[in-house]
Amino acid sequence: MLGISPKAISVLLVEDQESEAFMVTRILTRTSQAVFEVEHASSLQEAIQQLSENDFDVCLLDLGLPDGHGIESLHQIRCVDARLPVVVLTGNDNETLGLAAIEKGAQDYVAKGAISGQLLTRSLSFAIARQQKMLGIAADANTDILTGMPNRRRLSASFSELVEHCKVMCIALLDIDHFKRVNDLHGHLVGDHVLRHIAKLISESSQHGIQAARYGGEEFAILLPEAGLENAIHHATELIRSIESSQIELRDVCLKVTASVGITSVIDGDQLEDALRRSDVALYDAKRSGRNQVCV
Ligand code: GH3
Ligand code: MG
Ligand code: MG
Ligand code: MG
Ligand code: MG
Repeated sequence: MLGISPKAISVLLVEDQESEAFMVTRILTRTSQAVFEVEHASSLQEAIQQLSENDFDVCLLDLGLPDGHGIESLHQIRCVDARLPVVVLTGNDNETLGLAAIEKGAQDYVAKGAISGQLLTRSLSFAIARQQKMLGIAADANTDILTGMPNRRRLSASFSELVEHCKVMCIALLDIDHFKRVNDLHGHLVGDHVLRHIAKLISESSQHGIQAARYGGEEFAILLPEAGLENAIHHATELIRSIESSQIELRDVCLKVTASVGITSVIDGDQLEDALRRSDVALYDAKRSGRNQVCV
């Protein structure tokens, strides 16, 4: 191998006792299996400060800090960075605390008396790998595989979050016009390309908290938080104008499509399905009135 060294794993070590911090740092930086870079914080406050300023790959957290209350420290760290894998350090005979920390989202625990280079290396490396896998699984479950857009599951979660906090909200349902013809004329691969193209236009137009998802085949749902009907109509109209004027190209095929939109405002007590049902009725009106238009 010609000078290709693996990227160092950056560890935030949160430990109030200088001697222990020194020992752990020495073990980690001298171990041969993995290359660690250690930043040390000697209090929870200092750790939170460091986390807001720097990126770390993993956190090694002492649960006995002067300004932290045991497992509550873990919660505070996770509030600053919910994605950061955490391995907690516990007292020698406190397996219960270690297990409780895992239940609260820590990736692993290491009893202080058992610390060795091999054990720490394994624990920290597995913590990072497991967390990455978990985040990947969570992302896959919420993503539409064809377009890379949020899927229906993610839409449902976003709706529940937004409906709690928004004073007003609208939902638009966008459906590509005569999409079956695209497949029939040019084949499914071109159809798929058109779906990705439209998904990109919708995503690019989704600013200011607007959240769009692929709802089904050639239908997309758009949540417009803090938007009244007028704003929502304006947004949807601009969107279908951009779709109408956009050239879609794939190898020797060049085509254009249009889309229709139905909009409704979310009313108190609505479930996502209730609001979508009304959007769908409006969408049907848009189709019946000649397509390439927005109806409420
Ligand atoms: P309308 O204007 O009334 O919406 O007509 P339409 O042809 O768009 O609607 P219809 O419901 O008749 O047809 C939708 C088509 O979308 C049929 C289906 O094969 C196609 N479709 C659904 N999902 C996909 C997909 O993932 N890829 C491709 N290529 N086609 C898809
Ligand atoms: Mg301590
Ligand atoms: Mg449809
Ligand atoms: Mg249809
Ligand atoms: Mg359609």
